[in-house]
Amino acid sequence: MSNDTSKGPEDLTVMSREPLIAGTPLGSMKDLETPAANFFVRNHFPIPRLESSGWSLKVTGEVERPFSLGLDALKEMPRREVLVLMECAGNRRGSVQPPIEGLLWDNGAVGTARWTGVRLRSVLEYAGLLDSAVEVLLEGADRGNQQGTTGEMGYSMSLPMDKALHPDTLLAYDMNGESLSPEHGYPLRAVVPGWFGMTAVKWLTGIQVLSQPFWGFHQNDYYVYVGEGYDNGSPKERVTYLQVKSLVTWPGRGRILTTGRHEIRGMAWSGQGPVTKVEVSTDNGRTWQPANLEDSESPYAWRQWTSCWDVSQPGYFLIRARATDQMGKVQPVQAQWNYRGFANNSIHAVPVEVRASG
Ligand SMILES: Nc1nc2c(c(=O)[nH]1)N[C@H]1C(S)=C(S)[C@@H](COP(=O)(O)O)O[C@H]1N2
Ligand SMILES: [Mo]
Repeated sequence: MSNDTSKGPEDLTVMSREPLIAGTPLGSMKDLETPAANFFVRNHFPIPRLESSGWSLKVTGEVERPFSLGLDALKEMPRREVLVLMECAGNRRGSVQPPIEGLLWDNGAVGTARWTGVRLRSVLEYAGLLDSAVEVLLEGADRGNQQGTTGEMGYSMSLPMDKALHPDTLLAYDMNGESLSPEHGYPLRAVVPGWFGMTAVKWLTGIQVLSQPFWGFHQNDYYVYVGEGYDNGSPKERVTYLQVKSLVTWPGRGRILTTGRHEIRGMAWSGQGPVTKVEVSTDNGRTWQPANLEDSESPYAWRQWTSCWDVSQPGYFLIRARATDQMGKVQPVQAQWNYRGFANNSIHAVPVEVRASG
């Protein structure tokens, strides 16, 4: 990306500048931790430039003691650090068939970071939840116009109580050991392990404990599964958990290799329990070889995998990777179609050419 903002993302494929939307190139997904400068950005509205001085987090609603807290006070609460993968629900929308409208992401809307902050649970306990509490609303400071709607709106998402009180659901102020950058939500954002990125609300300014389920455009009309033959009026299922998925990160699409031995590399993850197996096929899915899976220090992070490929014949090949998770879920050849192309976890296939060596 060209340097028209001094602290902008460096190694990203920019799809939109305002709002900023940018993906991580597959070749940059080499490490367990994605550096902030390479971490995808998905904004709906312009970035609100918040200063730590005037900023505070307001906790209101169905609580005994509504309060507001500055950044320094938050940092004095018990710290919690978790390695968590984040993926946008629209990731890989670009290859959904039949094609659909929307941001045509390839595979770059995913990354893993070490998030440090406080448990959302601690903040809620400090405020004292009333029995009437049914959901917790996370409110961001960004505002703007959303295509297809009229008037300005903000960005808010609610969590059910079990997710809000989960010990690994965080309000994070650091990403990979450094303060959040403005792109990633400075000074505070939510991190919701196992769920797609849309509830990881950035630029948090408010936490509202609700006595009624929330209705909001992004939550109930946008990040929802709308299948083929959807009849208007029936409830739309909310997008929540990540699906089991893997990516081939090397070799890249269209790469020319020579006959011999190559190491195929990639990443794999899932939302409801870690990935337990990755298999690789180079013969159009006729046979599958188990890949080596690296250990994972966190159940919420991706796992790196490698597979050795001895190729003696020149030709065109498709390298496929297929992950299975602890729940026994396996990536499908073709993910179920939905109107916004969310959660596309169909098997990743990378075409390469092999030429005779020497
Ligand atoms: N306030 C606010 N929070 C937000 C968004 C947003 O537009 N505004 N985008 C969400 C979406 S859809 C995703 S995928 C993640 C992306 O986080 P990142 O930009 O840090 O990668 O942030 C989420 N949090
Ligand atoms: Mo997203």
